[in-house]
Amino acid sequence: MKHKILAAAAAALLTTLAAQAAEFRSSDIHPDGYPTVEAVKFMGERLKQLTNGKHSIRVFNNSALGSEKDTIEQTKIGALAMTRVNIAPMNNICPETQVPTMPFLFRSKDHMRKVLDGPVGEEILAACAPQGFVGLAYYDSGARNLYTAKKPVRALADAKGMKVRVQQSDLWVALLEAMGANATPMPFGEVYTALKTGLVDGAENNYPSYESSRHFEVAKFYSVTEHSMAPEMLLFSKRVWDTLPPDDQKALRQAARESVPYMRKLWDEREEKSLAAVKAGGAEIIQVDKASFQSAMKPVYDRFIKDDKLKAMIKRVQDTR
Ligand code: GTR
Repeated sequence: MKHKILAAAAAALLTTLAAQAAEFRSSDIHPDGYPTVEAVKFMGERLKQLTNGKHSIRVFNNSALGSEKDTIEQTKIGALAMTRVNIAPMNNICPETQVPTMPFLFRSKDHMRKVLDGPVGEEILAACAPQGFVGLAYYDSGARNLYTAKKPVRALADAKGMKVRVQQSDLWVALLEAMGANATPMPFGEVYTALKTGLVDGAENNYPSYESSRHFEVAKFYSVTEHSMAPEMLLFSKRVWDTLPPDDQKALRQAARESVPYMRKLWDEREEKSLAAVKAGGAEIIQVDKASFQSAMKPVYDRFIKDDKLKAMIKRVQDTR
């Protein structure tokens, strides 16, 4: 009897919680004005409209809640409602996320967007649910390029032995090792100092991150390798999600979906602005023979795309026109 009363009380409490208005906390490592941060703010505004003011989102940026790895853990346990991260720190958690990370997989920005907007993109988001994440959307992250502090990388051979910071993912370690580099995983927030003090010789990122983090001040040789178009992800905590009524879940999904075209517009503008800014700030943009980098990537595919499911996904991506 006592048990039944307790269970009923707990259920009632959950229902009350679900009916309550919430300000969902969301994290980002980037500063205000960065396209990912602005897109989540936009999503928050839409959510407010769609729920008649019941729900909103508050973005904690600049790594205020920790590194991407930290905020993924907080989201998993429900201490944080939402996190915007790159797909890379999800690679070890949810193997399907390795697919869009794979080197030289996407032929162009349009190809990448088409795949992520389609069934393969949906399947990858859904694959993270058993790990505790409701995948709401992908955002653009452009193509990532290699940059170095002291010596420029003009050809694949120049990368040999260089100590390069990578994201916290085994796949990323292997990718840089396939270039002959010495991969050093570390959180984004530590990279500026690591470059400045010579702890690492280089790092890799898209133009907007290279610019906003001011890495271009300490590593001015930017080699256009375009080795990966690993996108950003918007992840909601499944633990929090499951306490919400279906209408609220629907509103969250819709607001997230609507933030994608908004983000892409900001992204396209920002890529151009950032390129101009880093050039003006003294960065040397080096064109390299991309094919030589691409031909070094077989070991990465052999090691990470092993099972039939992932192999089939890669094929579906390649066949997407
Ligand atoms: C950026 C990305 C971040 C983070 C960062 C990194 O391009 O937007 O989410 O992944 O790269 O290299 O750690």
